[in-house]
Amino acid sequence: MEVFEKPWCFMFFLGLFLLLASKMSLANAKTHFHDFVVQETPVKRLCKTHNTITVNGMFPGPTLEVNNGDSLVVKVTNKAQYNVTIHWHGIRQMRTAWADGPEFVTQCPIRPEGTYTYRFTIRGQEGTLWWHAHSSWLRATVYGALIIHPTQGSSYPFPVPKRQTPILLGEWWNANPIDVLREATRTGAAPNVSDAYTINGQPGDLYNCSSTDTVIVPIDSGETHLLQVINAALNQPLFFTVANHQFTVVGADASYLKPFTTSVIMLGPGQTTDVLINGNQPPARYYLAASAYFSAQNAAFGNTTTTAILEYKSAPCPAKKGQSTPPFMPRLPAFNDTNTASAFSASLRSPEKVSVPTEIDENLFFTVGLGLNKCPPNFNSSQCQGPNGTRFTSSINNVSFVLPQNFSILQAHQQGMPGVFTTDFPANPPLSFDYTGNVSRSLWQPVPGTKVYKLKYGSRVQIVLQDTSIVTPENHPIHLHGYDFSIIAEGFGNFNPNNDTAKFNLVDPPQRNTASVPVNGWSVIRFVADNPGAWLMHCHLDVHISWGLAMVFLVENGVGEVQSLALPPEDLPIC
Ligand SMILES: *[C@@H]1O[C@H](CO)[C@@H](O)[C@H](O)[C@H]1NC(C)=O
Ligand SMILES: *[C@@H]1O[C@H](CO)[C@@H](O)[C@H](O)[C@H]1NC(C)=O
Ligand SMILES: *[C@@H]1O[C@H](CO)[C@@H](O)[C@H](O)[C@H]1NC(C)=O
Ligand SMILES: *[C@@H]1O[C@H](CO)[C@@H](O)[C@H](O)[C@H]1NC(C)=O
Ligand SMILES: *[C@@H]1O[C@H](CO)[C@@H](O)[C@H](O)[C@H]1NC(C)=O
Ligand SMILES: *[C@@H]1O[C@H](CO)[C@@H](O)[C@H](O)[C@H]1NC(C)=O
Ligand SMILES: *[C@@H]1O[C@H](CO)[C@@H](O)[C@H](O)[C@H]1NC(C)=O
Ligand SMILES: *[C@@H]1O[C@H](CO)[C@@H](O)[C@H](O)[C@H]1NC(C)=O
Ligand SMILES: *[C@@H]1O[C@H](CO)[C@@H](O)[C@H](O)[C@H]1NC(C)=O
Ligand SMILES: *[C@@H]1O[C@H](CO)[C@@H](O)[C@H](O)[C@H]1NC(C)=O
Ligand SMILES: *[C@@H]1O[C@H](CO)[C@@H](O)[C@H](O)[C@H]1NC(C)=O
Ligand SMILES: [Cu+2]
Repeated sequence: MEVFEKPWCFMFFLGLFLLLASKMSLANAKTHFHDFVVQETPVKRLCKTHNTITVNGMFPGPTLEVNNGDSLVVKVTNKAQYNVTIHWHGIRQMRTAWADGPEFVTQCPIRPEGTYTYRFTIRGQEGTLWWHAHSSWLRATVYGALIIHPTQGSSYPFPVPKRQTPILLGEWWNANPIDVLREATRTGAAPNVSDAYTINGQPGDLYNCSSTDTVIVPIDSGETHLLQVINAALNQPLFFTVANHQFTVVGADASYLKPFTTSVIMLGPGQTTDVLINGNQPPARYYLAASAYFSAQNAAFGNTTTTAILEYKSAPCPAKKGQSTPPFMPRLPAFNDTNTASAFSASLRSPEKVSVPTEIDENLFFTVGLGLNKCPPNFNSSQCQGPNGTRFTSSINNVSFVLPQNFSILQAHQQGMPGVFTTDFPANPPLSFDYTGNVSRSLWQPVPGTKVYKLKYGSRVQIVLQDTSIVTPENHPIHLHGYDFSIIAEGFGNFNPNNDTAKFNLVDPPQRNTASVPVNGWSVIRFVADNPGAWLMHCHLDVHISWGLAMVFLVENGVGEVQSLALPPEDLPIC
């Protein structure tokens, strides 16, 4: 009582209370320690056993579960024969770019027998992310879910689901994926397409030798189940659906969304989507299924369907083998159903008004697409097996990205080391042309380079990502490391600055780390460069990043420690 009669006393106790409360919430935040051993493990799929690179012998790798605000300490030991790094896909890594993972961008690879401990804190992100190798094509099998639960003591902006299940969509080769990439690098042709799509590592009932291992997802009548869907496929955007049920979409890329219902979702590689399903159908077995969304022309793709089974606990037991009724099969969109893909994309909204920069300091226009290199004079025909004796390539603004080999870009930047990269990545394409039209062959060959684009701390950035029809138009999942961005508009054809700005949503655009740039179209994204470091932006189709569809933003330090990159960890691998 006395306290409230003396305002200074009240202020003192209030201060003490706030101090204790903040200490307590810090005390609630946990640090999770994990050991990842990258190793070769025999894995049997599609009737054959392959020595496969895994983490801890698991395929897919371990699911990490944390709360928003927690820290992760993951010691990675490389017991495999390849260089490796691990990327924490979508984690913002505020001031901890050294833990981001892409090889030769933020670190040199962890060599065979080497170790590196990734240390970082999750700040202001809730939902589904994932981790994967970021070296060569190792992520074909080196990946797992990273689930971020709400901050301790808070909850979801929707009723708490009874169960949660990560659904990792993947691709499987009846070969060593590293050999597939090496072969493509040697021949200049497109790499072999995968032999199967997978759900949690299993192809499912529609493939040979797979049905006994088909993944079962349990559900009970009346309960709500959260599916944390991740497209971990190497090269393929995928449709995902479930027989006789609707999805309620509630999040993507670890940001919440205004809930809406749909029967099918589309995810480009790198993207995640959280969906609720309700056990409101007669107790039985229903297929969950994924198949390709393929938007390129005159190219091969995997035209198969992976399945898992949504099984009601009270479903009648399957009778003897061969006698059970098969699960209900959903109808999937056609492989080229761009209307369904873009309708889904257009449905995504943040739950509330978000802070999107309205003034822009850096107005960037990036063309993204493929190209063909003429056969170099010292190459023979077996090395130029791309279309008409060429080699495939890819670029942003006509620069085909080349990784450095003797330093990481971040290390070179931090040490002021010259000769590793140049800072002249162009803000605009060198030529403007009809990007989505019939592009003259004289424009098809980009220039290789290790070029970065510098951003001042705090600059407000807009990027128009414009697909080109060079070789073929295609939907490109463009992923930015270290940031979430707002996707403020998307459309088809060439972006027109005179009238397409009318479509900008500066109120409740979705926040994502990967944008599926529409085939023969464009996406406009915005973000504030408030995280210093070297941040890769690239197509998440690994075949395209291998050809050079990437660039790096170098975000400078701001003022003081809280706006500056931390010092590199002592065990940071060097080249
Ligand atoms: C790619 O496919 C071709 C044709 O099926 C096959 O001969 C070749 O061995 C495959 N390459 C790899 C690395 O599996
Ligand atoms: C299953 O095997 C048969 C015979 O080898 C083959 O013709 C068929 O294409 C295979 N199916 C799948 C989905 O791989
Ligand atoms: C995909 O496979 C189905 C048969 O499973 C076939 O009818 C269809 O023509 C194929 N489509 C393409 C584009 O290859
Ligand atoms: C999709 O491909 C089929 C051939 O498999 C073709 O008949 C159809 O016109 C295509 N649809 C679109 C929208 O391109
Ligand atoms: C082409 O060149 C490569 C690398 O120099 C060599 O290994 C290969 O044998 C050559 N192939 C032919 C057909 O000459
Ligand atoms: C390859 O050459 C043929 C014949 O000249 C032409 O029709 C085709 O468009 C060319 N393809 C590419 C990808 O350049
Ligand atoms: C690093 O390698 C590049 C070429 O890859 C070379 O130009 C540069 O001089 C090298 N820098 C150092 C410090 O060795
Ligand atoms: C594209 O332009 C070239 C000339 O630059 C022309 O030969 C070709 O016929 C055109 N193709 C189409 C589909 O218009
Ligand atoms: C890319 O640069 C090369 C070399 O300057 C040039 O030949 C080509 O036309 C350029 N293409 C585009 C799309 O700017
Ligand atoms: C935008 O303007 C261009 C010409 O500048 C025109 O071709 C296009 O149809 C316009 N689009 C809309 C939606 O008005
Ligand atoms: C592994 O990375 C180192 C640089 O750290 C490089 O020199 C070496 O060639 C790489 N090894 C392989 C097999 O790529
Ligand atoms: Cu791409």
